[in-house]
Amino acid sequence: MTDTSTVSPAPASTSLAPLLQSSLEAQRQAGGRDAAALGALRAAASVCRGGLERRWEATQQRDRAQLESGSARRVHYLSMEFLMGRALGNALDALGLRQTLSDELARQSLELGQVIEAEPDAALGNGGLGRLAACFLDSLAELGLPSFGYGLRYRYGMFAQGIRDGAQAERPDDWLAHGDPWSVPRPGLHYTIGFGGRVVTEGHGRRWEPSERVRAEAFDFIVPAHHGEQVSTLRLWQASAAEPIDFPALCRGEIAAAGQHQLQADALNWVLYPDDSTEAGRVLRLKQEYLLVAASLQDLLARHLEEGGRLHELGLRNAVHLNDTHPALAPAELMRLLLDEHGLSWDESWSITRQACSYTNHTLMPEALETWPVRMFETLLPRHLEIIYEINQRFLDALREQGGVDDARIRVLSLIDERGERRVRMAALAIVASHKVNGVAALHSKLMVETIFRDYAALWPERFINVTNGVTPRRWLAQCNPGLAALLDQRIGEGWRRDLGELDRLRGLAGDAELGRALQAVKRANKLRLAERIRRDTGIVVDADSLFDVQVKRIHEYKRQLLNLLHVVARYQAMLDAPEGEDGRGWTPRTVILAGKAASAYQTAKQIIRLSHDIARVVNSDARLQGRLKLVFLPNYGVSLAERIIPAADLSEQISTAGTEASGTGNMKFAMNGALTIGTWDGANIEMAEAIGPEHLFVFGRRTEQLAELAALGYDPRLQVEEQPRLRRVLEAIASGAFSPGEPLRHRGLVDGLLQRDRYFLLADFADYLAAQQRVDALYREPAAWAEACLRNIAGMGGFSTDRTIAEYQREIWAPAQARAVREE
Ligand code: 26R
Repeated sequence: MTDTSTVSPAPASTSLAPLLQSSLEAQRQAGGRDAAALGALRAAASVCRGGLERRWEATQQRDRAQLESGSARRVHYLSMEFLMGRALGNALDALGLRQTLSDELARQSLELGQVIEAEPDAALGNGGLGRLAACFLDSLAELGLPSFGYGLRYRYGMFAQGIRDGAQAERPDDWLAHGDPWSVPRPGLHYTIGFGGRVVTEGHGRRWEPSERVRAEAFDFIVPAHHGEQVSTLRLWQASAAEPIDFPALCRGEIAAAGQHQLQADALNWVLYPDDSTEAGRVLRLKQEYLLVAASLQDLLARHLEEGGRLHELGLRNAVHLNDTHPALAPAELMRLLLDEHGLSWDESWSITRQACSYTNHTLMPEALETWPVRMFETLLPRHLEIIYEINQRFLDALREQGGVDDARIRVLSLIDERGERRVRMAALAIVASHKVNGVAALHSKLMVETIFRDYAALWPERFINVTNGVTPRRWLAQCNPGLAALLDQRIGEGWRRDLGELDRLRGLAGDAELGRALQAVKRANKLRLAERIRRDTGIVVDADSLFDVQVKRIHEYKRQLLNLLHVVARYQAMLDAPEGEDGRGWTPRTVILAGKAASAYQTAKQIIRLSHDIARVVNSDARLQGRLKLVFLPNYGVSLAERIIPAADLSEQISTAGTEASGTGNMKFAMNGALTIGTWDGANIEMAEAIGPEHLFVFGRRTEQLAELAALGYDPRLQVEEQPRLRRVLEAIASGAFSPGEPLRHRGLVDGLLQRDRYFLLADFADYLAAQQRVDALYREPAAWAEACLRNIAGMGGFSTDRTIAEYQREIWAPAQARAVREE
C-alpha cells in the first residue's frame, strides 16, 4: 500500500491528428468501417485521457490546499453501482475538443457520430440508483467539490437483453472486449482485504486473523467538470489473489488447487449482482460489498494520514456517503480500523465514524431492505459481527437508560432481527452510525419517516432529511439533444448550461408561436432518428408524426408497465369499435414505446415483456387500424439507448402506484427534453408538477392516502371489473389468448394476479388513466397548445439538475459544520 494520489499516470498522447492518422491507417488495413471507428475511438480516448490526467493532477493539488485550510471536506461516495454509459462525447465537450475531432475525422471520411456509437456503455449498475451515482459524479466535478466515487470494476456489466420469440434472453455484457481506453490503472495502489478466519484477544484489544486474503487494485475513471478544470474521480476496485499461485500445491502436482486463490478472487469481480435474485450468489454479494468498503476506507485512511491529517480529525475532514445500504458495512469497518489497527478508544472511534457517515435510502419496498444472516457474518466477517453487536448493545443500553422503552420497542429498534433466523438489519446499522439519513424526493422522505424508519425517526427527528434527486443537464440535455440545446442558446442565451435555473426564462416565451414551431421541428428530427433506430432494431415501421408515448425503465410490477399495456388493448378495441373515433374526430395516431430489463429471476416482469410482444404482433399487423396504433418494445435498454429515446418522446409515462416510486429520474429527463408527463402523484412527479404547474401535466390516479383507505376497506379488484365493462373486455381478451392464440393460457397468470390481489392497484386506477389518455389525445390535436405546454414543462425543470441536488448534500450533510455538530450531540 502506498501513496494515494500522486502515483503518476501512464503517459498519454496529446495531439490528435498524428495519432488518429496512424491508428486509422492501421485499422483500415485490418478491415472495415467498424474497425476504423473503433480505432478512432481508441485514438480519441487516448488524447482525451491526456487532458483529463493533467486536470486530475491539478485537482489533487488544489484539493489538498483547500482541505488544509479546513474550508472543505473530501466526499467519498460509496456505491455498488455506477451506470456511467459512454464517455467520449462527455469528455470531448468538457475538454472543448468536439469540433476539432469532428473535423479531423471528416478528413478521414469518418463521422463523429459513428465513433461515439462504437463505444460500449459502462453499465456497472442496475437502474435508477446507479445512474443517479453517475450524475452525482458529474455534478461533484462541476461544483469542484473534493471527491471520490468508489465502486467495483465488474468484468461484466448489467446483462445485455435480447428478445427471442418475444421473451427476454440474457447475454453477458462484455463491455471490456475491446479494452478499456478510459481507465487509468494505479499499479502502485493496492490493499489487502481479508475474509473469514477468527478473532483473537491481544492485550486490551481484539485482532482479526482472516483465513483468506485478496488484493484490491485501483482503476481510476476521471470525471471532468464542464465549466472549469476540476475533475472528480471514480475509483473502481478489482480483486486479484494476494498470492496468485499456491506454490506448494503446484509442487505437489495439484494444478487445479494451485489456481483456486486466483479463481476465488476473480469471482469477486465477475458481475454486478442483479437486484432481485436467488440464494445462490448471496455470499458472493456480501463479499463484494465488503471488498468495496474495505478497499475504499483503507484508501481514505492512507490519504488522510499521508496528507498529514491526524486520526481524531478524520471525521471532520472526510465524509463517507452510503448509496443505499449496500456499503453499510462501512461504519463497522471504519470502527475496526480505528479500534484494532490504530488503537483508538470506542468513544473516539464512534464519534469519528458518526461524523464521517451519512446514508441515502432509495426504496420503501420492504423486500428490497437488505438484511444478512448472522451466520454468514460469523463465517465471513467475524470481527465485524462483534463490532455490530457492540454498537447494538450500547445503542439499546442508552435507550433503556433514557427509560420509557419497552421490550417490544427494543425488538423493532435492534440492529438484529430475532424473528426466525437471526439477521443483521443493514438499514438500522446505517441509520445508527450516520449523522444524516435522507430520502430522494419529498413524498418518499415523508413516507420513510412515517413507515419503514418510523421508530428511528421518533428517536432522532433531526437526523432525517429530504434531498430531491436530479439529473445532469450535460448528458441529459446538452449532449443528448443538441437541437434543443441550440434552440435554448438562441432564445434564452447560454446561461442555462451553467445554471439550469435559467430555464425559467422560457416561461415568458411559452406562448411564442414561432418558438413553438421551432421546438416541434427539433422534436420531429429527433423522432425521425428514433424511428430509424426502431426499424433497425425491431423491423417495425413507425410514423414520426404519430404521438410518441414512451415508458422506459426497469420492468417492475410497481412501475405498472402492465397498466400501460391495458391501455393499449383498450385503445385497440375502441379503435375497432369506432374507426372514426369516439367523438367522431378520428384517432390521434400513437406509437407506444416500451423498453427496460427484467431481473433474470423476476418471472412476472419477464411475463410482462412477453405480453407486450404478443400485443404488439397483433396490433401492429392489423390493417384496420391504418397504422394509427403501434406498439414497440425496444430491446437492451441502457444509458445510450435512453439518450436516443428521451429527446424523441412526446409523452412520458410515470405511472407507478402512488407511494411506491422513491423519486424517479427518467421523469425529469423527459420533461427537460420537452415531453409532457402522464403520471401519478408519486415520487418526484409531485415536485415536478409543483414547479411546472400541475395543469401542464396529465395527473391521474388515486393518491397514497386514498390507496391506504381503499386497502383498509378491503380492496376487491373483482368489483372494479364488474363495474367497468371496458376493463372486463381488456382482461378477457388477454386471459383468453386473443394475443397468444398458439398458447391461449400464456397470460392467464398475469390476469389472475390482477383479479385476485392487484397489489399495485392497476384496476383501481384504470378508468382514470384512460380518461387522462383522452386528454392527451385532445391536446395533441392542437399543436400550438401542445407546444406551449412543452415549453412550460422545460421552463419548470431548472430545479432538477444534480448541481442543485449536490449543492444541497454539501450544505445539509457533507459541510464541515455538519460534522462538527455531531461532537456536540
Ligand atoms: C440487491 C438489493 C439489495 C437491491 C435492491 C434494490 C439493489 C438495488 C436496488 C435498486 C434501488 C434501491 C433503486 O435503484 N432505487 C431507485 O433509486 C432511484 C435513485 O434514487 C430512484 O429515482 C428510484 O425511484 C428508485 O427506485
